[in-house]
Amino acid sequence: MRIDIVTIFPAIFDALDISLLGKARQNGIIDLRVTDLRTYTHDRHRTVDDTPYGGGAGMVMKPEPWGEALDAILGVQDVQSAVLDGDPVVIFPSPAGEVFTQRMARHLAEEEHLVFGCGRYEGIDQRVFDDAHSRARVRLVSLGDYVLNGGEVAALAMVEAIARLIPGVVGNPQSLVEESHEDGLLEYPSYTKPPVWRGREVPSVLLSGNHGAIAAWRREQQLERTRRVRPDLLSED
Ligand code: 6GU
Repeated sequence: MRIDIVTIFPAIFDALDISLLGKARQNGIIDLRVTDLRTYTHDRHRTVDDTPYGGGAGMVMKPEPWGEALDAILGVQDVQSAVLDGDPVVIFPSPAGEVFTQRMARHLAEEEHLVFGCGRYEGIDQRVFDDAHSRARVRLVSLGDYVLNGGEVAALAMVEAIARLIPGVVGNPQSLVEESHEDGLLEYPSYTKPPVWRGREVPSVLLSGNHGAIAAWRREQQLERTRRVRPDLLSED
């Protein structure tokens, strides 16, 4: 998979050099490229923002550097051609977007080319989204109902959630199946040795060797935990 990230803080994405994602990049499973938006400015101050039309607090990211950056990544397409299923997906992390889920991560992990456009300040000029719509599948995506200073940390989280679902990135594929949200429930609690630690015992069923009983206990733990902390997950679809 190819992943492009456009940002004014490329150093934030140095974190993607390490651990499993770093290895996946070295192995060529993920071709990740970080573009500094300021590469596409042409003034002495490398300006990427300006005051909002209509007034109001904060600054808005100017359209021109974004247009040039996306042209370089997506290519310039003829105005007429429709956006197709195999076209790149451009994701703008935004608290105004649809909420990112494991289901969305699974779908995005099947794509050939993802582009993350990380905005700062009060947002990006709306025409950047409208222009990108003419040659890519564009989505505004939020991590949840809280506000970050910019899209970078959200993009990091999404890239990690998506990339680990690409075959070969996580060593043991079974570990992807048995985790929170894959089956719509939170995961069950895990234990390892020693059998007693600070007076706390591992639940005896886990030491029983009875695989049916262990599976039933884990399922009940998942349900109990989900009911307690995330009842909303049980009432969905
Ligand atoms: Cl994707 N961006 C920003 N700026 N804040 C957020 C977010 C995204 N998701 C939750 N809060």
